[in-house]
Amino acid sequence: MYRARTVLTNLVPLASLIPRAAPDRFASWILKSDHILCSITGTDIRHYSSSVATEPFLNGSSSAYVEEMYNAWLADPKSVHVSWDSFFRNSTAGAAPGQAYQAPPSLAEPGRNQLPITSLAPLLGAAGAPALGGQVNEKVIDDHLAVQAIIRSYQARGHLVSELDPLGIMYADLHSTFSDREGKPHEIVVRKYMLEEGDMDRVFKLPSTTFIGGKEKALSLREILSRLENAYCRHIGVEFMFINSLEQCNWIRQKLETPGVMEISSEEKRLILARLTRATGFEAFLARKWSSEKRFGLEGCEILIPAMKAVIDKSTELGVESIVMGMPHRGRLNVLANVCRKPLEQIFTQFAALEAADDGSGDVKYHLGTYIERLNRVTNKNIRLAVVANPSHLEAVDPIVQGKTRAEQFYRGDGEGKKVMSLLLHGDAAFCGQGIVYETFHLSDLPDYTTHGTIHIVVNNQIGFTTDPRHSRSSPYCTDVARVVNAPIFHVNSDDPEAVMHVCKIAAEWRATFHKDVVIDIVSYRRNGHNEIDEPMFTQPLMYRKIKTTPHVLDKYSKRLIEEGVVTTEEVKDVRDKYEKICEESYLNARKETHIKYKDWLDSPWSGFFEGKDPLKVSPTGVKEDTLVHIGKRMSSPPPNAAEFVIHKGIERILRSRMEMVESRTVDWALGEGMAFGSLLKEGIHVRLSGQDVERGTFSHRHHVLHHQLVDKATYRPLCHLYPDQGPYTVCNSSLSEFGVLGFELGYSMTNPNALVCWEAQFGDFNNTAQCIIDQFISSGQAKWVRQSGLVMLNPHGLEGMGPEHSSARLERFLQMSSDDPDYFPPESEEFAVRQLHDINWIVANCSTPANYFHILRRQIALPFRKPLILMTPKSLLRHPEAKSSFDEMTENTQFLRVIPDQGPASQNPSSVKKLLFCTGKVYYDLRKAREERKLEGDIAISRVEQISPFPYDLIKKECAKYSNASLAWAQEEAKNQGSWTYVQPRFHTALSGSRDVSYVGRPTAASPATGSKMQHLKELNALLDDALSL
Ligand SMILES: Cc1ncc(C[n+]2csc(CCOP(=O)(O)OP(=O)(O)O)c2C)c(N)n1
Ligand SMILES: [Mg+2]
Repeated sequence: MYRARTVLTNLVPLASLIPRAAPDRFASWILKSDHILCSITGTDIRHYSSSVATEPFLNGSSSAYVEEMYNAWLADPKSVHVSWDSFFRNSTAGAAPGQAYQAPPSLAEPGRNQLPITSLAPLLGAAGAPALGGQVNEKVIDDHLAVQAIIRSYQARGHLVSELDPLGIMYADLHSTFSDREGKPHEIVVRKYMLEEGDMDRVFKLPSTTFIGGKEKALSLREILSRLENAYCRHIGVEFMFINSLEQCNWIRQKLETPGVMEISSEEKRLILARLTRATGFEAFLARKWSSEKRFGLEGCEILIPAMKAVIDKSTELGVESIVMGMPHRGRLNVLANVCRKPLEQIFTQFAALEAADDGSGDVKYHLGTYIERLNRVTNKNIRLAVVANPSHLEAVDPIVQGKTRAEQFYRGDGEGKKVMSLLLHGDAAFCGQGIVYETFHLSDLPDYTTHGTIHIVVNNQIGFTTDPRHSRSSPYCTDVARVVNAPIFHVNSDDPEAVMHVCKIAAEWRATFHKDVVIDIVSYRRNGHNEIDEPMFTQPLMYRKIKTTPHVLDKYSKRLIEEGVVTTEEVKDVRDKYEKICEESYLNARKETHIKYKDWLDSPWSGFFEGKDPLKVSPTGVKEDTLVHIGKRMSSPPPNAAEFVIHKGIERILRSRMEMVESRTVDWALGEGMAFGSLLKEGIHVRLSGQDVERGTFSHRHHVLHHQLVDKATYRPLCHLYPDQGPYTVCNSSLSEFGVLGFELGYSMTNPNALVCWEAQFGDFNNTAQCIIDQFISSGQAKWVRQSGLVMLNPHGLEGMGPEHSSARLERFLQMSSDDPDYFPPESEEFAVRQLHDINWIVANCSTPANYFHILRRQIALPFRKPLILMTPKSLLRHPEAKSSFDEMTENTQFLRVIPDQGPASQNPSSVKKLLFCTGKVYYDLRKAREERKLEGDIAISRVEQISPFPYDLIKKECAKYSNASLAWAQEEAKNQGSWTYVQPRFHTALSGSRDVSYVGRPTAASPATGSKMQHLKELNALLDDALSL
């Protein structure tokens, strides 16, 4: 770049500008005498300060273009036209000004818009006449380059002056107000200029990068400017020139520039009007009936409803059959009523204080989801629409929607996203303020996470609660975050319904064509306060004064269509009255309802899954030994074409040691996990494991993807090649995100109950950056939205002397959110365990053996319902020689053990045992070793609580009863205020009816999860072991 600048500084003079006579509307900017570039501060204006007049055809307006050419030429001389090649060669070789340019030989047939420039000569008058000897006059080239640069300027910067704000106060890029820019808007677009008034009627050849000509290849400058203004500076402002693909840029240009492209039929206009009438009528009806209820109405952006419908119509026409939507509070009820066509009765009953007919805590009406299958009347095709339930946390639903969409695509075999798509709605403040938006965008093009293009619609009411955009974002537009993925961004004035519909159609076509994200930014306003009870004049007095005098878009559009003769006044009234009547009837029906039903608001129904199932019957989780052997061998073998597929020597060693384990009928952690996955795959279950570096495993223990050492991208996934008719196995390294990816996997898990979806944290402590997903969705999703999920969270956890980070997955937080009652011992029966699982919000476990890990993973699918499983997983145990299990613990008639009782000498003679220690997870191995060293195996029993929540009251009671003379203690490696202690303590009390005390053994309370000193760690561990084993 530096080089380019230096060379160009020498090449490019500022054009000499002469004051001109008064111009007409389109010429005014071009003829200004001063060459102050633009009034925008901070834009990337390039200043070339040399005043040396060198090449006459290079001037201000073409310099950016020349710089681009020059850079391209530097990178590859063949990438530019031969004329540029020769010019740069000559000029860098020191050719005198005016001598560097030589006309290139004509080698090919001219393409679209590609008239030989000489053919225009007669059109160009004296100035354009060819020079003697067949050389084109330099001014002709100069002027054509200028026109080309002007066209490009409009395409790139036209949006900066487009009239987007229906209130006429601000430009949507925040840099200036309408009044600031008065009189000089076009300097902002074109920056520099050189043509003269006399040039306005000269005809210029159009470059191939514009479509304004339609079939015409050349236009007068006046017409060129007029058409560019129409395309780029009216009610649509589009940002797309940062897209690197010429094909995609041209595609957008064509959609905006082609003459007449915005024209629509009377029928389409009437449809927009009808939809706008419903959207407006719905809010008005609610406002009348429940004037003091919060509903976060859409007033000011009612056009959203016709906009969404236009996206849906076009997408269904192009083949989409299912749309998964995510949206915030604003206008949500309207979307449910008028986009999803959820029965109005169901919506209205939410306003009545009715009791629920089913279990759960429920949620406020503007968070609920829905799922609807219906006929799209415009396309006459069936369509499924789901609005995913969401919490108050803005934008948190985005990755959930993406995961759900991806899963639906996967199970339908829709590998290109032609049948299923996602539609995300955003508020302007949330879109730029919430980091999850960025994380979600970064999933959009990853092979195992892409949904093949999402359509984003921003309800940009130019305010967030009481905060002005100037205080809520640093980016010019609220949509700038979308630029990271090169998504085209269409800003559009909400008061121009036809412009809004036009960009909606383009967006739907864009997605169907390129399968990439696209953003529609509907610039609007919020007619009321943040909610219907808020007073906006406290904080936005001027804006709201303007809003009060701004007519409703429905009124404006009705008036326009009446004037155009498309509808009559009576028809307009008739449509309004009809909708009013529908609302009234539904209102009366809703009043007859006695209950609300949460199930009516389910976003992901699992039809057939629960039917005919005994809700308390768990299928066996043990498997045939043959199956273990088969899977074990496959996981221990190199790829079948081993001779050609070169694997790493270290991997060969790992495979050999796996094979030895299989031969000796044992498994370590990784093999146990692989057998759980493999045996589920055998049953046709889809298994998906996602997270950072999961393919190899953070601790290099898993190796589910083997890499050819000599060929890029050649990989082998043993678990994909177990059985010919197995379920699919997906293992995928994710982007470095927790919030986004955990949310994505949760969404994925909502689509199909017959899939094991696992997310693994790199280290357990990182799950806290996904806390919102954990709190708002995983722990409480079923209670709020009657929606189940069997998602598994794998959280490496344990104090290994590695410092405060990476030691704790904050087990205590998960336990604190468990919904089982610490004071309630459920009735003991055969079904005790499954009933507990049925009633709780999630399962929290810390397994100490590969076999138990194997069973608990398989149990996720064996259960007749779905619950999230939060697993603390080991680090050092992955290679611990004793943390192995025999096939005997995994074959038929074995199962997950909620508690693993002591099996050593103590258990043989329980009455003489002096102490019964309970613990969970890896500390067991430390305790066992220390007990052995101190020869206390007959005195101290150690019992492992593998499933911490729901608490195994029955087994704890039994275990304590067995050691009737023993003192009882809970030993943990975490600090006293962390780990399981505060959860288990009251539950021990309940299990034992307060008859025996359970003491605490472990580190004292602490703010940090672990010490940073290895020495201190060992000291603390020894103290723990001493305490635990003292009698
Ligand atoms: C993560 C999060 N932080 C804060 C809030 C509180 N809150 C609710 S709505 C709102 C303003 C949202 O503004 P915008 O995204 O522009 O949507 P609008 O309400 O204007 O439609 C805020 C701050 C929230 N719901 N979620
Ligand atoms: Mg807003």
